Amino acid sequence: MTKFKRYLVTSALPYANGPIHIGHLAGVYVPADIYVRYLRLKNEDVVFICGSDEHGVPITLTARKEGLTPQNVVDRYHKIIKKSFKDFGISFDIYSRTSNKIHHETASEIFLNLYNKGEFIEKTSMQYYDEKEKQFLSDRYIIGTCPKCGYEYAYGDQCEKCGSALSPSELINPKSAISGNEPVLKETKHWYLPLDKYEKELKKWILEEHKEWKPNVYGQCKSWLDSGLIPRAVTRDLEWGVKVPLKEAEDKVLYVWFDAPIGYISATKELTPEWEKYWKDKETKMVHFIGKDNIVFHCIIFPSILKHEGSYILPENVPANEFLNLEGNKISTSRNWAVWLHEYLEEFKDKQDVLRYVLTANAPETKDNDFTWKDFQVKNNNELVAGMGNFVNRALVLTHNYFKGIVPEPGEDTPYEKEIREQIIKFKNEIEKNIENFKFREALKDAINITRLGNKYLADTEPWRIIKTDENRVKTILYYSIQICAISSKLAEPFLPFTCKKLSEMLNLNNVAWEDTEKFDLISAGHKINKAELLFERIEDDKIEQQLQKLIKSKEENESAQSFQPLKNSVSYDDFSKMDIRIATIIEAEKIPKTDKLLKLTVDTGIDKREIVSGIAKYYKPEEIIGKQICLLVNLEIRKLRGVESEGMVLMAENKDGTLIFLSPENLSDNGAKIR
Ligand code: B3M
Ligand code: ZN
Repeated sequence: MTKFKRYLVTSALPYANGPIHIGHLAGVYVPADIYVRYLRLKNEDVVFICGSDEHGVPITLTARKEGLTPQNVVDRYHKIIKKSFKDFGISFDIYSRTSNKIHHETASEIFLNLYNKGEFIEKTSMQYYDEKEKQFLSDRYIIGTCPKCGYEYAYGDQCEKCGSALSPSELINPKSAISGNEPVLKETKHWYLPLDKYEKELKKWILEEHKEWKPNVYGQCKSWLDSGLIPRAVTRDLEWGVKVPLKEAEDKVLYVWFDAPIGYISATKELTPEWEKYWKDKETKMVHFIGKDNIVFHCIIFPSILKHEGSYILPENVPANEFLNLEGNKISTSRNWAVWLHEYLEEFKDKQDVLRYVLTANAPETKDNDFTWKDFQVKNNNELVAGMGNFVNRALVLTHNYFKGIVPEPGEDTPYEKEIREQIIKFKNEIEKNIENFKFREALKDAINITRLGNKYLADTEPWRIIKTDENRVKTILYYSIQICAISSKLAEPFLPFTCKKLSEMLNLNNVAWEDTEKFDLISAGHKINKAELLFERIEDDKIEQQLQKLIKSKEENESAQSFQPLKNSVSYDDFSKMDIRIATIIEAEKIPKTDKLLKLTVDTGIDKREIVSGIAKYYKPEEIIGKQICLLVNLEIRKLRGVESEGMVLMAENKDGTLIFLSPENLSDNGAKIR
C-alpha cells in the first residue's frame, strides 16, 4: 500500500459554539478515526490532527446573547468537545484550539508571507456599518429580507430558508442583528485572495490530477470551477479572531475560513518539532476528513493558500461525506434536533462501539442518510449481540466447558477448515482495499463477516452435538473458532476498538500485529484463555422509547421557542423611560410602490400628524385600518425607508406563526395618551 513515507490526517475543526453530535461523527470523525487506526496497525508513520475552531461570527453572537465573552464561550465548548471525543475513542494525536498563541502566530505568518509576495488584491468598498454599535456588519451580524424568497431573517451571507448565498448589499430592509438599527454604508478596505487568478491551476490539479476523488467531492469542485472563481475577502472588520498583521489593519481580523484550516498546521507544530516533514515533504500523504459543506474551503481556498505561500504540500485526498439526518429531519444545533455525543456517552455507558458501528454501517458516504433509534436498536441486537457477540461467547464458553479454557490441539483439517483459511485472507484483503479507498461501510461489512463465518461454522459443525462421540473433531472446531476470534480482534479493531480490546483480554492475547492475521494460527494449542464475558448486551424498547420521547420533547419546546426571539438583555428603568409611546389614530394608509411589505400611514398623535412606514402590508389592507387606534413610539429617530421619512414606529405583536397584529387600547382613548 505504501507509496508514501508518512501520513498527515486532519479532521474538520469543530466550531467551539456547541457540542458534537452524531452528524459530525458520521460525517467526519468516525471515518477519520477508522482510517488512522488502520494506518497505525499497518505500522505507518501517521499524525492525526484536530482542534476547536474558535473564531467566526456565530461564536460572538452566542457570547452576546449569553452576556459572555467569546473566550468564555469557546472555553466552555472546547472542554466539552475535547472530553467527548476522548471518551468516544476518537484517537487524535493532538486536539488543539485556534484561540491559542501558536495558531495566531502561524496564521499571521502565512498571511504576511502571501502579503509580502504580493498575492493579495487590496480593495476598498462600501460595507454596512452599525453607527450605534460602532461596528461593521458582516455575515451573521446583518439580517434582512431575502431578495429571493422574502424570508425576513436572512443573514448577510446566507438565507437559511432558501439556502441562497447572499451578500449584505442584497438584503432588503437590512438591519443590524446587534442593535436592530438600519445600517449605513461606510468605506472599508479588505485583502482578497485572487481565486480567479488561480482557477487554471486549480482545474489542472483537481480535474486532471485527482479524478480519483469521491464523485461528490470531485463534482462539487468541478461545478465551483466551471462557474468561475472570484476573489475572496480574507479579512473582516471584526474584533474576535486573528488580528491582521498589518499596521493599517489594526481593527481587522483574518476571515475565519482563512485562519481555521491553518489550525491544522499550528496544531501539528504543537504536536511535534518535526512538523515540517508532515507539511512540506512530498513523501507525505495529506488527507482531509470533512463534511460536504466544507469542500470548497479544503479543495479550493486552503490549497490555494498553501500553494501560493509556496512551501507546503497539497492534500492527496479529501474524502468528504454527505450529511446524516436524524429520524428523517436535518440535524440542527439551534433547534436541538440532535443526538449529542456527551449525552449519548452518559445514557449508553460503555456502548461507544455500538454507535461507531451504526454510524459506519449507515455512513452518508455518497448520499445523505438517516439515523433512527429503531435501526440503532436492531443493529445492536441483531448484528452485534446475535452476530459477533454470540459467536465469540459460544467459542470461549465451549472451550471452557470442554477443555477448561485451554485451546485444544486440532485434529485433521477438513475442506471446511481450508475454506475458512482462504476466506479470512479474502476478508483481510477486502478490508484493506476498502479502507484505503475510504469505503468504510464496505470495509466494516467484511470485518463483521469474519465472525458471521464463525457463527455459520459452529452452526454447521455443531460441536455440542458430537462432543460425546467425536472429541477430536470438536478440538479442531474450537481451535479454529478461537483463531477466528483472535483474527476478528485485530481486523475489527479500527471499527470497534473498545470491543476488540475486551476480546483480546478475554483471549489473553497481546502483541498481535495486523499482518500476523495472514498466518491464521494466532493462538497456539495449550494457550489458556480468560473468562468469557458478553461483548454486547441487548438494548430494550424502553431505552429507545426514552430517546424518542426526548426528541419529541425538544421538538415541542423548539416549536414554541422557535417563533419567539430569545429574551433580550435586561434594561434599566432609565433606559425604558427614554421611550415615548403614545396612542395615535391612523387617518390615512397606502401601499408603498415596489414592495409588498410596507404601508405608508398618516397618523394623528394628538400632538401632530406624521407619516410612518410600517412592515404590515402582508397583514393589513390600507382601507381596513383607517380610524384604528394604535400604540406609537413617537421619539424614534427619523429613518428614511423607500424614500419616505418615517417618524416613529408602530408597535405590533408578532404571533408564533409570524403574523403581526396591532396593539390597540381596549377602549377609545385620547390621541397622545401616554403609554406607561
Ligand atoms: N469549523 C466546521 C463547520 O463548518 C468548521 C470546519 C473548519 S476546518 C478547518 O461545521
Ligand atoms: Zn431566501
